[in-house]
Amino acid sequence: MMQIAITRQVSPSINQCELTYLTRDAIDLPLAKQQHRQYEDCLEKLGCEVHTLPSEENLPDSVFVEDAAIVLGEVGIITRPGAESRRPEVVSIAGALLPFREIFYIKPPGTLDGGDVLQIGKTLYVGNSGRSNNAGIAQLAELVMPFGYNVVGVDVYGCLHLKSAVTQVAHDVLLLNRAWVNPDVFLGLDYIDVHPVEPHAANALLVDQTTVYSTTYPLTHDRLEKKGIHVVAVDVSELIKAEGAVTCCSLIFLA
Ligand code: CIR
Repeated sequence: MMQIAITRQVSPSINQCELTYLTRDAIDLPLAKQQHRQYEDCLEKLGCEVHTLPSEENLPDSVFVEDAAIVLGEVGIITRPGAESRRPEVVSIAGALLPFREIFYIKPPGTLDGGDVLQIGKTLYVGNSGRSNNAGIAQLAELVMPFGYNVVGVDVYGCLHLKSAVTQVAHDVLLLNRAWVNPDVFLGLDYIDVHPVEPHAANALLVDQTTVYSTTYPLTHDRLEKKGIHVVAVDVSELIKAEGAVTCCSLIFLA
Protein backbone atom coordinates (compact mmCIF):
# COMPACT_ATOMS: atom_id res chain seq x y z
CA MET A 1 0.00 0.00 0.00
CA MET A 2 1.22 3.48 -0.93
CA GLN A 3 0.24 6.74 0.65
CA ILE A 4 -0.93 8.95 -2.23
CA ALA A 5 -1.17 12.75 -1.99
CA ILE A 6 -3.05 14.57 -4.73
CA THR A 7 -2.11 18.22 -5.06
CA ARG A 8 -2.52 20.89 -7.71
CA GLN A 9 -0.17 23.66 -8.76
CA VAL A 10 -1.07 27.19 -7.64
CA SER A 11 -3.29 29.01 -10.14
CA PRO A 12 -1.83 32.15 -11.73
CA SER A 13 -5.17 33.78 -10.86
CA ILE A 14 -4.95 33.02 -7.11
CA ASN A 15 -5.25 36.75 -6.37
CA GLN A 16 -8.91 36.46 -7.47
CA CYS A 17 -9.62 33.78 -4.86
CA GLU A 18 -12.78 33.64 -2.75
CA LEU A 19 -12.45 35.42 0.59
CA THR A 20 -15.05 35.27 3.37
CA TYR A 21 -13.48 36.23 6.68
CA LEU A 22 -10.22 37.78 5.47
CA THR A 23 -9.61 41.07 3.69
CA ARG A 24 -7.70 40.90 0.45
CA ASP A 25 -3.94 41.13 0.73
CA ALA A 26 -1.76 40.79 -2.38
CA ILE A 27 -0.42 37.26 -2.83
CA ASP A 28 3.12 36.97 -4.17
CA LEU A 29 2.60 34.30 -6.85
CA PRO A 30 6.23 33.13 -7.20
CA LEU A 31 6.49 32.87 -3.42
CA ALA A 32 3.15 31.04 -3.19
CA LYS A 33 4.43 28.53 -5.77
CA GLN A 34 7.69 28.08 -3.90
CA GLN A 35 5.89 27.51 -0.60
CA HIS A 36 3.56 25.04 -2.28
CA ARG A 37 6.54 23.12 -3.68
CA GLN A 38 8.07 22.98 -0.20
CA TYR A 39 4.76 21.68 1.15
CA GLU A 40 4.82 18.93 -1.49
CA ASP A 41 8.46 18.14 -0.62
CA CYS A 42 7.43 17.83 3.01
CA LEU A 43 4.68 15.33 2.10
CA GLU A 44 7.18 13.36 0.03
CA LYS A 45 9.60 13.22 2.96
CA LEU A 46 6.77 11.87 5.08
CA GLY A 47 6.37 8.99 2.65
CA CYS A 48 3.64 10.24 0.32
CA GLU A 49 3.74 9.68 -3.41
CA VAL A 50 2.71 13.13 -4.64
CA HIS A 51 0.50 13.30 -7.73
CA THR A 52 0.43 16.94 -8.84
CA LEU A 53 -2.21 18.20 -11.22
CA PRO A 54 -1.33 21.07 -13.56
CA SER A 55 -2.45 24.55 -12.53
CA GLU A 56 -5.85 25.81 -13.67
CA GLU A 57 -5.58 29.30 -15.13
CA ASN A 58 -9.26 30.18 -14.57
CA LEU A 59 -9.85 28.52 -11.20
CA PRO A 60 -8.24 30.81 -8.59
CA ASP A 61 -8.86 28.51 -5.60
CA SER A 62 -8.01 25.23 -7.30
CA VAL A 63 -4.82 24.67 -5.28
CA PHE A 64 -7.14 23.85 -2.36
CA VAL A 65 -7.90 20.34 -3.59
CA GLU A 66 -9.21 19.15 -0.24
CA ASP A 67 -12.53 20.89 -0.86
CA ALA A 68 -13.32 18.95 -4.04
CA ALA A 69 -13.43 15.42 -2.60
CA ILE A 70 -13.63 13.21 0.46
CA VAL A 71 -11.53 10.09 0.07
CA LEU A 72 -12.34 7.21 2.40
CA GLY A 73 -10.73 3.78 2.45
CA GLU A 74 -13.54 2.28 0.38
CA VAL A 75 -14.91 5.10 -1.75
CA GLY A 76 -14.42 8.64 -3.06
CA ILE A 77 -17.10 11.32 -2.79
CA ILE A 78 -16.85 14.22 -5.22
CA THR A 79 -18.26 17.30 -3.56
CA ARG A 80 -20.38 20.14 -4.85
CA PRO A 81 -18.50 23.14 -3.42
CA GLY A 82 -20.51 25.85 -1.72
CA ALA A 83 -18.81 28.63 -3.68
CA GLU A 84 -20.10 28.59 -7.26
CA SER A 85 -16.73 29.74 -8.64
CA ARG A 86 -15.21 26.53 -7.28
CA ARG A 87 -17.60 23.97 -8.76
CA PRO A 88 -15.60 23.30 -11.96
CA GLU A 89 -12.62 22.23 -9.83
CA VAL A 90 -14.19 18.85 -9.18
CA VAL A 91 -13.96 17.61 -12.78
CA SER A 92 -10.20 17.06 -12.80
CA ILE A 93 -10.21 15.83 -9.20
CA ALA A 94 -12.71 13.12 -10.15
CA GLY A 95 -10.37 12.15 -13.00
CA ALA A 96 -7.41 11.95 -10.62
CA LEU A 97 -9.31 9.76 -8.12
CA LEU A 98 -10.89 7.41 -10.61
CA PRO A 99 -7.89 5.03 -10.79
CA PHE A 100 -8.06 4.58 -7.02
CA ARG A 101 -11.67 4.63 -5.86
CA GLU A 102 -15.24 4.07 -6.89
CA ILE A 103 -16.68 7.59 -7.14
CA PHE A 104 -20.00 9.05 -5.95
CA TYR A 105 -21.21 12.63 -6.29
CA ILE A 106 -22.94 15.20 -4.11
CA LYS A 107 -25.83 16.57 -6.20
CA PRO A 108 -27.91 19.77 -6.17
CA PRO A 109 -29.33 21.20 -3.99
CA GLY A 110 -26.61 19.75 -1.76
CA THR A 111 -23.40 21.65 -1.22
CA LEU A 112 -20.37 20.29 0.59
CA ASP A 113 -16.73 21.37 0.90
CA GLY A 114 -14.13 18.78 1.87
CA GLY A 115 -12.74 21.35 4.33
CA ASP A 116 -15.86 20.72 6.39
CA VAL A 117 -15.24 16.99 6.79
CA LEU A 118 -13.09 15.74 9.66
CA GLN A 119 -12.67 11.98 9.68
CA ILE A 120 -11.88 10.31 13.00
CA GLY A 121 -11.98 6.57 12.46
CA LYS A 122 -15.45 5.63 11.27
CA THR A 123 -16.98 8.97 12.24
CA LEU A 124 -17.21 11.87 9.81
CA TYR A 125 -17.76 15.17 11.61
CA VAL A 126 -19.20 17.59 9.05
CA GLY A 127 -19.38 21.35 9.52
CA ASN A 128 -22.69 23.02 8.94
CA SER A 129 -20.91 26.05 7.54
CA GLY A 130 -21.50 28.76 4.98
CA ARG A 131 -20.24 26.25 2.39
CA SER A 132 -21.88 22.93 3.36
CA ASN A 133 -25.65 22.73 3.72
CA ASN A 134 -28.00 20.22 5.32
CA ALA A 135 -28.84 18.60 1.98
CA GLY A 136 -25.15 18.01 1.25
CA ILE A 137 -24.55 16.58 4.71
CA ALA A 138 -27.59 14.28 4.40
CA GLN A 139 -26.42 13.01 0.99
CA LEU A 140 -22.97 12.31 2.38
CA ALA A 141 -24.48 10.39 5.31
CA GLU A 142 -26.51 8.24 2.95
CA LEU A 143 -23.56 7.56 0.62
CA VAL A 144 -21.17 6.47 3.36
CA MET A 145 -23.57 4.57 5.61
CA PRO A 146 -23.20 1.30 3.61
CA PHE A 147 -19.47 1.43 4.39
CA GLY A 148 -20.08 1.72 8.14
CA TYR A 149 -19.48 5.46 8.58
CA ASN A 150 -21.45 7.62 10.92
CA VAL A 151 -21.95 11.30 9.96
CA VAL A 152 -22.22 13.90 12.73
CA GLY A 153 -23.26 17.42 11.72
CA VAL A 154 -21.36 20.09 13.66
CA ASP A 155 -22.23 23.77 13.98
CA VAL A 156 -19.35 26.14 13.32
CA TYR A 157 -19.43 29.82 14.17
CA GLY A 158 -17.44 32.60 12.54
CA CYS A 159 -15.02 30.60 10.40
CA LEU A 160 -14.94 29.22 6.86
CA HIS A 161 -14.87 25.46 7.41
CA LEU A 162 -15.01 22.93 10.25
CA LYS A 163 -11.30 22.27 9.70
CA SER A 164 -10.59 25.98 10.26
CA ALA A 165 -11.86 25.32 13.79
CA VAL A 166 -10.64 21.81 14.56
CA THR A 167 -8.26 19.16 13.19
CA GLN A 168 -6.61 16.00 14.44
CA VAL A 169 -3.00 16.18 15.67
CA ALA A 170 -2.56 12.67 17.07
CA HIS A 171 -4.52 9.42 17.22
CA ASP A 172 -6.97 10.67 19.89
CA VAL A 173 -6.03 14.36 20.15
CA LEU A 174 -7.60 17.35 18.42
CA LEU A 175 -6.41 20.93 18.05
CA LEU A 176 -9.28 23.39 18.23
CA ASN A 177 -10.51 26.94 18.61
CA ARG A 178 -13.45 26.74 21.02
CA ALA A 179 -14.75 30.14 19.87
CA TRP A 180 -15.58 28.50 16.53
CA VAL A 181 -16.67 24.99 17.54
CA ASN A 182 -18.01 23.41 20.71
CA PRO A 183 -15.45 20.89 22.05
CA ASP A 184 -18.24 18.82 23.69
CA VAL A 185 -19.15 17.52 20.24
CA PHE A 186 -16.00 15.37 20.20
CA LEU A 187 -16.81 13.04 23.05
CA GLY A 188 -14.00 10.77 24.17
CA LEU A 189 -11.26 12.72 22.40
CA ASP A 190 -8.63 14.82 24.07
CA TYR A 191 -7.98 18.31 22.73
CA ILE A 192 -5.52 21.18 22.76
CA ASP A 193 -6.76 24.77 22.52
CA VAL A 194 -5.12 27.13 20.06
CA HIS A 195 -3.27 30.02 21.71
CA PRO A 196 -5.80 32.85 22.16
CA VAL A 197 -3.82 35.30 20.03
CA GLU A 198 -3.75 32.80 17.13
CA PRO A 199 -7.42 32.09 16.31
CA HIS A 200 -6.59 30.67 12.86
CA ALA A 201 -4.12 28.15 14.27
CA ALA A 202 -6.39 25.07 14.47
CA ASN A 203 -5.59 23.73 11.01
CA ALA A 204 -2.95 20.99 11.16
CA LEU A 205 -2.37 18.06 8.81
CA LEU A 206 -1.70 14.70 10.44
CA VAL A 207 0.30 12.36 8.19
CA ASP A 208 0.87 9.08 10.02
CA GLN A 209 2.48 10.15 13.32
CA THR A 210 3.62 13.59 12.14
CA THR A 211 1.71 16.85 12.25
CA VAL A 212 2.43 19.21 9.35
CA TYR A 213 1.91 22.69 10.70
CA SER A 214 2.19 26.28 9.52
CA THR A 215 5.10 28.44 10.76
CA THR A 216 2.59 31.31 11.10
CA TYR A 217 1.43 30.14 14.56
CA PRO A 218 4.51 29.79 16.81
CA LEU A 219 2.62 30.05 20.11
CA THR A 220 0.25 27.22 19.27
CA HIS A 221 3.19 25.27 17.80
CA ASP A 222 4.82 25.50 21.25
CA ARG A 223 1.67 24.15 22.86
CA LEU A 224 1.66 21.18 20.49
CA GLU A 225 5.28 20.33 21.23
CA LYS A 226 4.75 20.64 24.98
CA LYS A 227 1.99 18.04 24.65
CA GLY A 228 4.41 15.69 22.87
CA ILE A 229 3.00 16.16 19.36
CA HIS A 230 5.60 15.60 16.65
CA VAL A 231 5.42 18.72 14.46
CA VAL A 232 7.04 19.53 11.11
CA ALA A 233 6.69 23.19 10.19
CA VAL A 234 6.07 24.55 6.69
CA ASP A 235 5.73 28.17 5.64
CA VAL A 236 2.43 28.63 3.76
CA SER A 237 1.97 32.33 4.54
CA GLU A 238 0.94 33.24 0.96
CA LEU A 239 -1.70 30.49 0.85
CA ILE A 240 -3.05 31.65 4.22
CA LYS A 241 -3.80 35.02 2.55
CA ALA A 242 -6.17 33.06 0.27
CA GLU A 243 -7.90 31.68 3.40
CA GLY A 244 -6.27 28.29 2.92
CA ALA A 245 -3.96 26.33 5.19
CA VAL A 246 -2.18 22.98 5.42
CA THR A 247 -5.03 20.47 5.21
CA CYS A 248 -6.63 22.06 2.17
CA CYS A 249 -3.67 21.69 -0.21
CA SER A 250 -3.82 17.90 -0.48
CA LEU A 251 -5.99 14.81 -0.60
CA ILE A 252 -4.11 12.02 1.16
CA PHE A 253 -5.16 8.37 1.10
CA LEU A 254 -3.83 4.83 0.89
CA ALA A 255 -3.92 2.95 -2.39
C1 CIR B 1 -12.19 29.52 -0.47
O1 CIR B 1 -12.71 30.51 0.06
O2 CIR B 1 -12.85 28.57 -0.88
C2 CIR B 1 -10.69 29.52 -0.62
N1 CIR B 1 -10.22 30.86 -0.80
C3 CIR B 1 -10.02 28.88 0.57
C4 CIR B 1 -10.38 27.44 0.75
C5 CIR B 1 -9.63 26.79 1.84
N2 CIR B 1 -10.02 25.43 1.97
C6 CIR B 1 -9.88 24.72 3.07
O3 CIR B 1 -9.42 25.21 4.08
N3 CIR B 1 -10.30 23.47 3.03
